[in-house]
Amino acid sequence: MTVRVEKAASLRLSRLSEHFQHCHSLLIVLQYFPDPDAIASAMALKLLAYRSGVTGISVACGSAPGRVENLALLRYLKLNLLRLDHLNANPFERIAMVDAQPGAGNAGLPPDRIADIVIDHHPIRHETRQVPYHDIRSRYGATSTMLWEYLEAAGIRPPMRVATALAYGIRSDTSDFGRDSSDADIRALSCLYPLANLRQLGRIVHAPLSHSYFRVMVKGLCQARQYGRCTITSLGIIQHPDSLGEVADLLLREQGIRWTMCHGVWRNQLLISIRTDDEQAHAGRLLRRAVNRLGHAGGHAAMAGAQIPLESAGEAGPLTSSIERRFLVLVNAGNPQPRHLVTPAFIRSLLRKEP
Ligand SMILES: [Mn+2]
Repeated sequence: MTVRVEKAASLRLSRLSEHFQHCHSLLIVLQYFPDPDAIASAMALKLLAYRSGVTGISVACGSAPGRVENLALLRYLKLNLLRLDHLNANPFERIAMVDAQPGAGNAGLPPDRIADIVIDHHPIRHETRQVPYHDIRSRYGATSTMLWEYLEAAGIRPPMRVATALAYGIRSDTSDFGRDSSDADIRALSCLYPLANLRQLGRIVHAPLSHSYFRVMVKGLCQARQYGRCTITSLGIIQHPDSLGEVADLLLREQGIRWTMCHGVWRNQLLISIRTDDEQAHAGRLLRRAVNRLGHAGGHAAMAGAQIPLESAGEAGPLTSSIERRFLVLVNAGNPQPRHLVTPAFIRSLLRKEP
């Protein structure tokens, strides 16, 4: 670490620590369906706050994750992730948000409360500028990297479980440095690896998949339509919104495909995930334009998400068509006639009994 970077890190730490002074209770709020980066960041902030004398710390989110890897991570960390709607936030003196920002649409705060601390790596939002302590570094691939720098500046060596989670947070958000990453992320991971339990990490990353995972994947593949170098698919009504990103990630792995979009309906919202491997593009900005004030959208250069409120289930069809149309123009897909990734004839041939 250079002297300049070290100085900046210790300055941030002392400013953050001021918010822990005379504070006994802290609620850390995560995005709905928190991913490994959010979970790891919460664990690190919890440690940091605890070492500053904050003893009552809880972690909460709007909805528990559905991905088996994320559930395996929670079990390994023995983290009791509370649900915001089942929680009385009044006794908490401070509220912190990590890996998400107020008003972003992918995270909620307890009613009538505002955040005191926000640490995140998504592009800064207007609402975040009003937060007393905010540290937003959109150049970073993971919030876990930022939290590692706080721990390092505080001279705290994270216990094995926290180090393992932070390493996973960095690896998964940057897709093993294949997207949206900086030198700081690489440096943090190289410091964390010797402290992490790699065997355990391997077990979490390759946690046994559920039966419904395969059903969702099959649906995503069967519904996939291709417009030139862009693949769009729909999962219909979904149980776990994190499956949208999993399907979008899988479809992006096809040779020659530059953009993918996967959407689905969850409760009364239309949710969209997009991915790209075009290094010149900015998926977050592009999705915001495609969604065009119908709801919230945002994200990073290579991945982004949107949430659009629906008044009725019948509204989803026309809305997705108009968003898809704008998206295809913005990514310059060129080909208005889609080609199905999997045709009904192909499925029939698979199901035909072998003689
Ligand atoms: Mn993140």
